Amino acid sequence: MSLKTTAMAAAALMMSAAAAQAQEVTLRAVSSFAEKTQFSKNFERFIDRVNETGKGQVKINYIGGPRAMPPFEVGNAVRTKVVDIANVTGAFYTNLMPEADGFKLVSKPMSEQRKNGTWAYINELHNQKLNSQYLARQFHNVPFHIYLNKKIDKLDFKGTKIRVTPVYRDMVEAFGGTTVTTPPGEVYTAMERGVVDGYGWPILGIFDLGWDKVTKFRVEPAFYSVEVNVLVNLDVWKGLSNAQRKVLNDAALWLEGLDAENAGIVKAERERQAKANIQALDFGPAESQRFLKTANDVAWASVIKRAPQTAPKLRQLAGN
Ligand code: 173
Repeated sequence: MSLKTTAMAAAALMMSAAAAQAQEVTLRAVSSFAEKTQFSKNFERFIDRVNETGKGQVKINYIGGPRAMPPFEVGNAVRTKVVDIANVTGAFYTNLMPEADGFKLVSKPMSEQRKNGTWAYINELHNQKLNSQYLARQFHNVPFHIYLNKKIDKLDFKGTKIRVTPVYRDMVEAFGGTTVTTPPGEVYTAMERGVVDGYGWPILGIFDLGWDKVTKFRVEPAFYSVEVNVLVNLDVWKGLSNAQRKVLNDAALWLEGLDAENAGIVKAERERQAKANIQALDFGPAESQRFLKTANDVAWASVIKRAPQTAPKLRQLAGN
């Protein structure tokens, strides 16, 4: 190679390196759950993974949890590109997407949902209604419960005031309870001050914010399926290169793979609750079955009423 061609090659190399560097994109991320707690943890692992595997291509800048943004505003913040990527449950953006309340009723593993068209349909809904890409769903195999600080002697919430989100609202009301909607950050104070007698929450995470101190009972059975989604603003998503999208998609599939840990974590958490003297209130198999059927029926009826165009297809994909 002549000196001239070598110099040209070197210049070309430098230029492409500069171009690649200019292409590195930084995404602003937020979580609707407190930093380092149960429902942010895996998202935080996902961020570390993207920052590791995406070096020079895509970087995530985590601005944090509810201290950075109120949880019920996170869905709208992704929609309007106030943030680029978010960790948020559908229950927190039902105001923008009523069918999001139905995701708790879709309980198949993500590997299956990605094959049978469920992921594609829910992604389409996010594209259209939330201007976002449905990158991943987490926490398969993690159900919800109602926790109480006063005993009930049958599966009925008459005379009981319960903190809810859309996840639990229809079910609690169907069983005669009164509901108060709050973000997670207000549960402890509402319990401590007696504003409510109980709260809805997944089987995991009650120790994170010290709620074990204000909780005496856990009502059986467990119901529905937790869903916490990673969403990317759709304009941002479309502006990424194929290679950058691949970094995010690969990390998303890896994140969904972490669901394999859940069965063990749930078992350990139930034991931890028992040790903390949180007593399970179990009314037997017949009552449990009746409870689950009602919980399922009232939730679908409510979602179908509020999203008549889309919820029936969601129900068909859910198969329940
Ligand atoms: O109870 C809640 O705040 C809620 O709806 C929820 C949803 C998913 C995970 C954790 C909590």
